[in-house]
Amino acid sequence: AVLAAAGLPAWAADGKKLVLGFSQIGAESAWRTANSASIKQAAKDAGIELKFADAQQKQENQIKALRAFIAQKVDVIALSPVVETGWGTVLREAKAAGIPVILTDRLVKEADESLWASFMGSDFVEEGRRAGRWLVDRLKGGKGDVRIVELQGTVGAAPALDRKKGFEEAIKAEPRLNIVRSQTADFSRAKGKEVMEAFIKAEAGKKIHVLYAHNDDMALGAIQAIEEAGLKPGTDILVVSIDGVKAAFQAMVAGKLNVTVECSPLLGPSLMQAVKDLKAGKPLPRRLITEEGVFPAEVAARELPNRKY
Ligand code: GYE
Repeated sequence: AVLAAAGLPAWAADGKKLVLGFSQIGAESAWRTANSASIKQAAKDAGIELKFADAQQKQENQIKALRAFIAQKVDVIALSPVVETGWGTVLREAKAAGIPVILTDRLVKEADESLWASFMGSDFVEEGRRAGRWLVDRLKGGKGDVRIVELQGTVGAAPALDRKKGFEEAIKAEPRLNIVRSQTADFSRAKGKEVMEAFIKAEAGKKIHVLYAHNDDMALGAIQAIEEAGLKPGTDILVVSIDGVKAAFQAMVAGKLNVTVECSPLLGPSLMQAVKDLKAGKPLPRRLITEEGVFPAEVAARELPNRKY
């Protein structure tokens, strides 16, 4: 007999579209918006049917979405987990149903690593180190205490925990650098502004030298708060952040932000490739790390036209 579909995996041969259920965190930042757009576009390009669920920052909504995907018998589940812990039960349900789970963007903290097929995303600890190293370099040769305020990402989220850890590790190189205040602003611009206002109030009479924000959106909100307090962001207060979204490059061109550490949200194509590989029975890498750079204000004008998100 002629093997019409020789070499083709079953799902391709039977003409059925692969179905991917994706549980997204929400729309808290420009990064997240670009991430959702990348995944939707890549699914279209790959001919994969995407069931997209927005959890509005709530883990309980993500767990519900995963259970719905299991009930619908999707081929593959992708999860961008809002926080690190609390996923064991639902991941075991997916495993029992024979549906592979790919973690995108953020990792979970579960001892049983067989609960997910692959994790693709950035090394957040390294991003924090890069931010810290930039600051140490920038202030090299100076004297006196450097008072840093920190805007943390979502409580319990991998990028918040890891970016804090990496930054703290890097600034140890210079003992006069100290974080004097640190609070969550949930990765959002509005909360970034609010919390920065509170920092400025609480530090009245004392100088804040540096703001370290775990993402650009919070930095951009804080920049507004700094300006409204009559100070110059980028000069009076150095501003260091992470992601590398277009608005951050614009703020650097305007002299209001000093550096952004890149974190790419464009995970769609790798995710679709992984979905296809999984269904074709190809082994997936346990960990796919995104490659990214550091962009100080000096290169912002030149880089801005190349930015894709
Ligand atoms: O940095 C932030 C977003 O998980 C890497 O989440 C992501 C982070 C990103 O809201 O802007």
